Amino acid sequence: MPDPTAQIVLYGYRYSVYLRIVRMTLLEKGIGWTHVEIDPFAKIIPSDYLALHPFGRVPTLKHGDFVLYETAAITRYVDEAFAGPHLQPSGPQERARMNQVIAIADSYGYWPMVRQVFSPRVFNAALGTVPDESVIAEGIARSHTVLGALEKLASGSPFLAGDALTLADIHLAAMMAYFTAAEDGRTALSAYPGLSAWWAGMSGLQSLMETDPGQPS
Ligand SMILES: N[C@@H](CCC(=O)N[C@@H](CS)C(=O)NCC(=O)O)C(=O)O
Repeated sequence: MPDPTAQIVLYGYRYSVYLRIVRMTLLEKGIGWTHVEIDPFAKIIPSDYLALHPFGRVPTLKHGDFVLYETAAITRYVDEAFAGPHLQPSGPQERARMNQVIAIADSYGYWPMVRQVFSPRVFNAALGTVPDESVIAEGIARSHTVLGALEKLASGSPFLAGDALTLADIHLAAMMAYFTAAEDGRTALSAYPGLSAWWAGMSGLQSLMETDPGQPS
C-alpha cells in the first residue's frame, strides 16, 4: 500500500511539457513535492538519474522508495494513491475515452505539436536560433490530423472525458499551451470549433497557469 505521508520527489526539466503534466496533476490533487532539476537534453545525464530512468527522459517521480517514470503511469498513480478530487472517470466508456485522448496526445500529438512547432518557433527562437520552416510546416500538417481526431472527441463539453476535469484534459492542455504559444499553432487550432471551445475553458485552469515555465533566456 502506498504511504500517502511519504515524501514525493519529482525529477524534471522546467520547460518539459511532461513535467508540467505531472505538476498540474499534483496541484489538482493538492499534493506538495520537492523538485530536482534534470535537463534531459544535456550532453551528459547524471548516472544517478539514469539509474532511476534508464531512457534518460523526464519526468521521474519518487514516492518514498517507489520510483516511477512514464507520465501517464505517474499521473494515474498520483490520482489513485492520494486523496483529493478524482481525476479519472468511473464509467468504463468515459475512462476509455480519457485513456484514448492521453494515448493520442503521446503517440501522435507531442512530436508535431511540441517538438516540430513549439520548440523551433517559440523556444529555440527565444534562444536566437533561426527556425527551419520546413520542420514547422511538416509539424503543422501532422498536427491537423491530431486536431481533427480530437475535434471528433471534443463533443462541445468543457471536458474531454465525462463531465469533470480528468487526466486527459490535463495531459492535452499542457501540450496545447505550448502549441498555441506559436501563432502557427493558434491558426491551426482555430479551424476546430469544438476543440477551440474546450481550449478556451481549459487555458484559464489555475494549475496550468501556475506551472507556466515562461520563456527560456
Ligand atoms: N514517454 C515519456 C516521454 C517523456 C519525454 O519525452 N520527455 C521529454 C521532455 S518533455 C524528454 O525527456 N526529452 C528528452 C529527449 O528527447 O532526449 C513520458 O511519458 O514520460
